[in-house]
Amino acid sequence: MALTLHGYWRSSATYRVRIALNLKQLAYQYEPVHLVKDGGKQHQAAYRRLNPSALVPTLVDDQRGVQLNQSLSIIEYLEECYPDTLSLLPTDPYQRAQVRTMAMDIACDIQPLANLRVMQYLKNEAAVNPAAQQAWPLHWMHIGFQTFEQRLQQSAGTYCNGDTLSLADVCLVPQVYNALRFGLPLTDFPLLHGIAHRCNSLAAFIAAKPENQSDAEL
Ligand SMILES: N[C@@H](CCC(=O)N[C@@H](CS)C(=O)NCC(=O)O)C(=O)O
Repeated sequence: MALTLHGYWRSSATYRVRIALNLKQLAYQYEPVHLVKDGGKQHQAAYRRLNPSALVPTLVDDQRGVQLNQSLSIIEYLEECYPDTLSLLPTDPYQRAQVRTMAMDIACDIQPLANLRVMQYLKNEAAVNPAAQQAWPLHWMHIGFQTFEQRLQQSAGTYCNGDTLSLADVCLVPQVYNALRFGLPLTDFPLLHGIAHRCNSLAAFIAAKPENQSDAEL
């Protein structure tokens, strides 16, 4: 198989790439990288050769002989290399920028703040108390979702950007999964919650769900 995705079932960045691959109907092999076992396989030399940041995901494309990191770059690579598949970016430059803005709201301004290594640092190095550790991800997700919900008031239809699926939906769904996992109430965010719900009824999103992965631990 030409495409191999190295990732972790509960990693939201990996989840984004799984959704994109499924929406584009691109077959791929999945190689689990356990983020917790033995101190985290992402830190081992074998994986760091694929991704020096010791983060998942990594996409390896054997056909072109390349390996790629950063979920958004990976998805843009798929957009460009497989132009005959479902496109996740609108053609209009303004719409395109708006979709990327929403994707980055999540991938740059929300998800990194509650990443495993950040949570580990708060606990082990900064010795932040347990209540503050628990409050931290909820605080940043709440602020980020407020921004996102406001953007949706201008742009939403069935999905984040009107009635067409886009990179914004691909990023939103895993973040909503994380929010529910951490226990963030979504009552203040009816638009984003509704969109995630609609996306989650689609086959590509269902197949990408963490619990449907070969490395899921339920
Ligand atoms: N900006 C990166 C983020 C990657 C990332 O944060 N991955 C997380 C899982 S979602 C990870 O590997 N965490 C491992 C760790 O923190 O040690 C992307 O979009 O690919």
